[in-house]
Amino acid sequence: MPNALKMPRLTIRAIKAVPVEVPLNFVLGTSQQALRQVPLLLIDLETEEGITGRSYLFCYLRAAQPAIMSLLGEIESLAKGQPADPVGLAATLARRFTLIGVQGIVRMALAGFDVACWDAVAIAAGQPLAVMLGAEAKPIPAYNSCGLGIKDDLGALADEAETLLGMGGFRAVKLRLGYPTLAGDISAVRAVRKRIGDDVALMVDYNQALSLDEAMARGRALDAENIYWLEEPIRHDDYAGEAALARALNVPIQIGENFSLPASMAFAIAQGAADYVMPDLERIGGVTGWRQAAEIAATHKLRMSSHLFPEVSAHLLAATPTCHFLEYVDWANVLLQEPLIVSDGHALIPQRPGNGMVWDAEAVERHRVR
Ligand code: SMN
Ligand code: MG
Repeated sequence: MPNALKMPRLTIRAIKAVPVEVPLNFVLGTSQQALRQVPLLLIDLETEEGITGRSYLFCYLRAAQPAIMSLLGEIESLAKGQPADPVGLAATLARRFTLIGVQGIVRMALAGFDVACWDAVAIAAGQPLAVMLGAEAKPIPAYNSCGLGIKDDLGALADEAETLLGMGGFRAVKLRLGYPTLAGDISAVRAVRKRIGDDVALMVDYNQALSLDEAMARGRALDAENIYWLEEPIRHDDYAGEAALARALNVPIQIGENFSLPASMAFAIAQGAADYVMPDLERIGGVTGWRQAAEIAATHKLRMSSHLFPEVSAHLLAATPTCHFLEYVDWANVLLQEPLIVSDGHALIPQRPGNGMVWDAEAVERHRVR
């Protein structure tokens, strides 16, 4: 990605945030927890020029919504009256939050601000975010990551896989694993594989459920099952363990949704912990953090995918030299005037200026947390 971008001048006026909770169309049963609804925080960054930049955060817990709103108030008091220069402000704000630590919900609040700031700037430039970042707004290969949670009813699981493929001509889906036994995992994989056929890419995600020994055993069995990648088999920050798995197994090891800022991704890569990487927009540091991560992945020739936030991630993957797969989820669709379109298994980057997200005010009211 080019570093010298032409940035229009805007002045920050206010940050507004609205907490919402949306029900999921497909329950997401991970090895840790089943998600049936998700608390999001919708952020509007207002400028003196009348342009509004938007972003949303996934708060994981309802309790995090007011906490992040409060942190956004702190960011607003520091950024108000300043030029909307996301890269410069990221450095200034990181310094301001150094003593508490730019981690966890502090980092999420900063990322939400950063993404909204980039949106405002791209809107002012009259360009889709991808184009503003020097990329072509090309279709991005996507996998459908809705549903396919841990389920006892394998017939229903296979039915769901078929439904998910049909949603946008997808050629790839992700299955959650971490059944009590290896035999359980293999049965789920085979039930889905039998239904989707050999040509569809099947990713699997353990959400950190296994010990290293158990991951070695299950990974060896999965080596024979035509799996596209093996995601977070063990504790996310056990980079030595992941490196051992990457060396021993044929199935590629995928990690990254828990990388906190680009430095932790660099650290993981230096230890050989990943065959593929998939940073998360709100954990890697927004657009500003993503751009640094994309440079790191490119330097190491590692394929890079996204985690959640498909609307903004599509733009960022277009500007990622080692672009791999967009993780598609439909969570925000109900809140958007124009949801992200997936066609023929590819996310279509909207031609509208900015990241393309505009809230459907009525839907936001309906899902508002009070
Ligand atoms: C995941 C994690 C947290 C929330 C939703 C989904 C999962 C993924 O690990 O990679 O999609
Ligand atoms: Mg995951």
